[in-house]
Amino acid sequence: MKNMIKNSLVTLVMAISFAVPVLAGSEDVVVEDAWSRASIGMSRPGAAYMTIRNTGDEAIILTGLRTDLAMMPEIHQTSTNAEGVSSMAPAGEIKIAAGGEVALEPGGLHAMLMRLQRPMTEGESFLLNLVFSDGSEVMIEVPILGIAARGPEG
Ligand SMILES: [Cu+2]
Repeated sequence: MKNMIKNSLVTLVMAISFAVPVLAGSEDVVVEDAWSRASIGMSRPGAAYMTIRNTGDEAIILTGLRTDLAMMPEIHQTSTNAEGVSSMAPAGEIKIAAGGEVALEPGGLHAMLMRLQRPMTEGESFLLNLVFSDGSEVMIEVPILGIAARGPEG
């Protein structure tokens, strides 16, 4: 009986987070449209993008990332100055308000995957853990699209 309840809960969670099934972690976090680009070898960092929604009634704070694909995964913010030159820097902690969402997308916030441990190959995917300030983690699977992909549809 206990097992049946657990199974239906799993089904429910999967049905709610339609785009990117959360494999483990906080029930208040929904991740949608996760994607990344294939890399040329391992000498340059990779990047991953997604939308993170907080369906809970309390703010949550994203403090970091963890993945075995990269030794130094970090959340970065790209900004463009008045001369049109863009640069990026660590974004620090990302607060997501109750009922709010934050978009990681090209030209803005992104998950920078520094010190790749293997090449990112189109058609494959990797596991990425989002780490929150309460110590909880949400594990998602990020598909690797083509090297010229500009969005989750490729
Ligand atoms: Cu970056």
